[in-house]
Amino acid sequence: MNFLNAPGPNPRIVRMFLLEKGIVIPFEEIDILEGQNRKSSYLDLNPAGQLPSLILTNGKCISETVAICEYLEEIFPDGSLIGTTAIERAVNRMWLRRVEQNITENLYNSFRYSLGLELFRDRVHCIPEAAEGLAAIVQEKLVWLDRLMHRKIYVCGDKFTLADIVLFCALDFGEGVGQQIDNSLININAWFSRMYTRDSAYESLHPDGASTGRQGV
Ligand SMILES: N[C@@H](CCC(=O)N[C@@H](CS)C(=O)NCC(=O)O)C(=O)O
Repeated sequence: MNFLNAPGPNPRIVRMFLLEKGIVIPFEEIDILEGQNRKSSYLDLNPAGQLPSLILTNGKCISETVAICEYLEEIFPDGSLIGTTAIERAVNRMWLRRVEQNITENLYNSFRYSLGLELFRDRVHCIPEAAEGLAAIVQEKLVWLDRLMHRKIYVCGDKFTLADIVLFCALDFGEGVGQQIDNSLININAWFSRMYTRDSAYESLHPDGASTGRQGV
């Protein structure tokens, strides 16, 4: 197995997931700033042209961050971060979908269409006029989530899961690109501070992350 890695919040999710589960696999770096991921040799592996990807021993490529984590969870079930029962897994997937559809995807697209425009304009269809509206949706949905986090320690309840990692990595990145968690959101701010008490929150940062000028990558 070979993990195709780069600085960025999505590869960081997998790095944090690996650290939390104590899984060690080889990493190979792909230069996303230089666009190595948009060249045919990478597109042949992952036609979405994004990082991360996981290359299996039979040469098959798994991409999409959550799919990679779900695969790793099945191969390495110890220290479950997705759930050990059908209900736990369903609740986790329910929250993952809510978090991704409402918050993280909007946050990333808002970034791509504004501060990230120079990098992304020739890579994806960019809609600069949508950037502000998407960031506003992120803030609305954080208010919604803040209410639902009342008396919860983690996104799914008492147990730390992949849903926490996915949300945390996006919000940590958001802090550096003008999409901060509003101070009034007491529950989410408390959860965010709780996430930063985990060693994996630091150890998952890419060694070259600081040189990209972005936070939380
Ligand atoms: N839907 C993908 C999104 C991955 C993604 O956006 N990756 C970013 C890094 S965080 C990337 O590859 N950016 C460079 C590019 O798109 O060219 C996933 O869940 O893995």
